[in-house]
Amino acid sequence: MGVRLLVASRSDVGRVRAGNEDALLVADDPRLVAVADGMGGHQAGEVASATAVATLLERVQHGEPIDTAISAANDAVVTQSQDDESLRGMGTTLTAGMVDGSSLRIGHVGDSRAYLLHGGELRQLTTDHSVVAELIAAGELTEEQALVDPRRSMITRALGIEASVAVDVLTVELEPGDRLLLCSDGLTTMVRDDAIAEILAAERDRERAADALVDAANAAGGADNVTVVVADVVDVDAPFEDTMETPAVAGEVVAASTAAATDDGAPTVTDDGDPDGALEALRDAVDAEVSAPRRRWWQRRKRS
Ligand SMILES: [Mn+2]
Repeated sequence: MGVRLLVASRSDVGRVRAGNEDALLVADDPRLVAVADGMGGHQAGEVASATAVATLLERVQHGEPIDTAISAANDAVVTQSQDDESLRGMGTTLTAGMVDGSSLRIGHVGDSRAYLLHGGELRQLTTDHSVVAELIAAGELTEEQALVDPRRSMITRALGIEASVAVDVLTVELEPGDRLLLCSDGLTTMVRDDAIAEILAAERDRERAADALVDAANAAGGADNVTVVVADVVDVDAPFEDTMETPAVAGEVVAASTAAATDDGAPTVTDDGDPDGALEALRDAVDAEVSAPRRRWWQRRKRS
């Protein structure tokens, strides 16, 4: 008895930012999903988020539990930051879910979020490690005030900043028919939970649901990069063909999400100027792990 995931994912630069520092991961069947939101000058944020998901994947594939895999991702970002002056001060959030039987094990640091839609009700599974979340918990700010508070994107915990990081770990039971959402704050600072719930409940096609979430964030201003992973929970014995709705290889994912990102729908994939090739090398390293490319891929969206 167990479940597996059918996944649609998007990462979009939004309407304001010059580059996309978010990264996402859909891997291993897929039973591992993750969203990371990097921060840091120049391309450092992109390096941080990409390093985090790459390390997570590598460690999980070597059998490590999700919390130690995330700690390893912290080490990797810290080390890179120390070794390269241009990357100093970079950091990233990381919210990851791993299916084990009929359970989902979640590891979480920062203000990206995991939600579960169950029986039409949307529940936020993770707690934000952010200034406004702490103020709300202390009764000093209401949810409404938090939405417009200038401190709303300040986080209190991230990977890559200190030698060790406290990783929140939680386990939720999944049932066929549930829908899981992982997202960066580019969605949740633009779109209220009730609107997210409405989209997830109304749009049964997960690819269209993912598009609709990104569209909603951009329609609200698209002030930040927006990344969503929409995962439908199905019985482990459900036909595998269903998963082929999602693009099968990394290149196709990049093209698909880039097309979704542009106003006119033109599929423009442009080079983001990765002068020392560090990001491409990272990506190649992960791609090399991909022994069953129809089932696993890793994606970092190109700047558009
Ligand atoms: Mn963000």
